[in-house]
Amino acid sequence: MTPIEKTSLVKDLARKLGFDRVGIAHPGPSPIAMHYRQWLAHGYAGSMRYLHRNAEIRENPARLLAGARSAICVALNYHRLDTPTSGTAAAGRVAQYVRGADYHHVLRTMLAELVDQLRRRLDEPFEQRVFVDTGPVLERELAAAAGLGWIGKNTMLLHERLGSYLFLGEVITTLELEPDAPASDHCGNCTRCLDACPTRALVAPYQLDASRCIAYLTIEHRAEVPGQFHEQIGDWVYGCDVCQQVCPFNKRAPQATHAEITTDLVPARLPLIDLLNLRSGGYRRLTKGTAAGRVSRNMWRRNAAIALGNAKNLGTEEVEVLTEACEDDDPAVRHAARQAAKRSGL
Ligand code: B12
Ligand code: SF4
Ligand code: SF4
Repeated sequence: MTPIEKTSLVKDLARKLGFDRVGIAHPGPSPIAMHYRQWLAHGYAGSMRYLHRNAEIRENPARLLAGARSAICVALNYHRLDTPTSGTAAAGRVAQYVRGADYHHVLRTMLAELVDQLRRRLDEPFEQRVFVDTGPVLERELAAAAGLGWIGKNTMLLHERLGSYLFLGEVITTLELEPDAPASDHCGNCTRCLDACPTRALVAPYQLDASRCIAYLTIEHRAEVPGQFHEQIGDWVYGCDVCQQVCPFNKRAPQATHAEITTDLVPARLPLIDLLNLRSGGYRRLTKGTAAGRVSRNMWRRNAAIALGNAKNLGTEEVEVLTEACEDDDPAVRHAARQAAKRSGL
């Protein structure tokens, strides 16, 4: 088969497997590697030390596999239309991406199936490596190079029709395929995401100080959340979708259709009192089969305490639980609860 024929086979199979977008990039030195180096040098990675490792691999995906000639990049829509707005009840909000089955597992399984089908259909041997989120890959940049969309000013990979609620994954392979052209940037003069970010984490267009981002503070940062952000975190207890909710390209984006992604494993709103009281059994039920286990039980409790301090009109039971948490054994929970009690005038 010629590279053009192989490419159309890859794309056809990927679409049949359920991916919403598929494109091919040439894996090579990144033209915007300097942005990544500057980003690290500014300290924007916060306590995510792993992002400092393997920088030279991130800057050149060809280093991921000897003889790599192509990157098959895919996107899977996870957009839900039932986004809850801030409510008055003492409940916490979770980001859309964590509500369905664990996307790492879903995309990896789909990509493994793609590789199996290719092996059956192609008459040439090839090597490959599959990545979804956790590898040393600048996934958005690779996806943008493969024409899946452009990197928006909120740093999300964004597509004109599908918006940005997209999971990304890639197969780096020795197969020779036809690269796609990158998509052009349609952000124009818009600055809605920068204006709406509650913690001013988007310090400039295309630049996110992750150490200020609510997704980082609630999911990645394991210790005490600095007090300056507690109020701005509002009712978010796992991640944040604000810079995507305000994006005009998400207003008309279609709803996700993949069955495992659209199941409701983690509810959109979780009672904060239950979260702050979370025991190991409840934690296991909450995180089973989802990406929610990225956050430990005490981090969920810490996040709940912060959100409780931002809730209006706390009931007697909520006051009791929060007061008790002010003496919690976990220092981050204790810190969050004490700050929350202060904000609530207790
Ligand atoms: C670390 C990480 C985070 C960190 C840092 C996020 C960030 N923007 O860097 C935190 C914890 C904050 C985070 C948050 C979220 N994440 Co995250 N995260 C990652 C991870 C593991 C690495 C990203 C990384 O390397 N960041 C470092 C920065 C510098 O790299 P970058 O974002 O790719 O930025 C490039 C461009 O911005 C550009 N650039 C930078 N500066 C400039 C300046 C100019 C002028 C230009 C032109 C370009 C430019 O160059 C950079 C380097 O190539 C990726 C998976 C992966 N391996 O890629 C998922 C990933 C990016 N996350 C994802 C998701 C879903 C989220 C959240 C939406 C989750 C949530 N709802 O809470 C939020 C979104 C927040 C946001 N606005 O980005 C998806 C994004 C899918 C998409 N459509 O873009 C990914 C790709 C995982 C996946 N496989 O699906 N995440
Ligand atoms: S996810 Fe939330 S906190 Fe992070 S950049 Fe977007 S709006 Fe800001
Ligand atoms: S909100 Fe506006 S500036 Fe931000 S990513 Fe969307 S289109 Fe671009």
